[in-house]
Amino acid sequence: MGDIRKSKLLSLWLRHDPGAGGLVLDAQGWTEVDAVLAGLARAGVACGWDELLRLVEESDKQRFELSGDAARIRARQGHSVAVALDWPRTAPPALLWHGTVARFLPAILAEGLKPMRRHHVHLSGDRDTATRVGQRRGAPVLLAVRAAALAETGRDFFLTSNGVWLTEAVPPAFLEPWEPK
Ligand code: HQG
Repeated sequence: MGDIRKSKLLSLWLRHDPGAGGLVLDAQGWTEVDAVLAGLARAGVACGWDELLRLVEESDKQRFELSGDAARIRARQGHSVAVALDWPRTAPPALLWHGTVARFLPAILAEGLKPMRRHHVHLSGDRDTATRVGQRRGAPVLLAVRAAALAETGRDFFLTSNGVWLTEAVPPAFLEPWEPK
């Protein structure tokens, strides 16, 4: 199994379906590295400690995080299972960016950005990152999010250690489709 498939399997277990890997996540999403290695072995995936460490370090978006003693692992964000992530509440810049595709625009402009199956709406600090996020689904379309103004209404923003901005929802009034000039 290649790195990408291994990383997807880890994402599935650590964000959405820990039971599938025989894992139990604690309230903050952590589980024992040894349990993950045992789960991989049970699934017939050849992956030892060194390789898991390499996957965590080389993950293009730094999806996974090891505890200080490297005994535990978690996904940094993107969960659908109940976890209480402890990212610091952070004042956002004036603008953040969301990358999506044209077919979602009518719904987004009518009802705003919703977390869908995740816990939060994911926003990016720069347009390049948002473009890559949108590209996962087709020709990317960017929305500018008036984040500072939304924060002033009392909405919380959280910044993960890999630079993803999380918030509960973005009402349409704070969204603007962005056209390259
Ligand atoms: C759309 C990846 C209809 C939203 C990426 C998106 C990111 C709506 C999709 C991270 C809507 C949800 C997150 C509404 C939002 N009506 N569609 N009201 N509100 N949408 O994957 O932001 O590889 O849950 O535009 O790089 O695409 O997982 O969110 O298209 O960082 O590490 O519904 O996931 O990282 O899709 O991506 P997602 P996202 P990982």
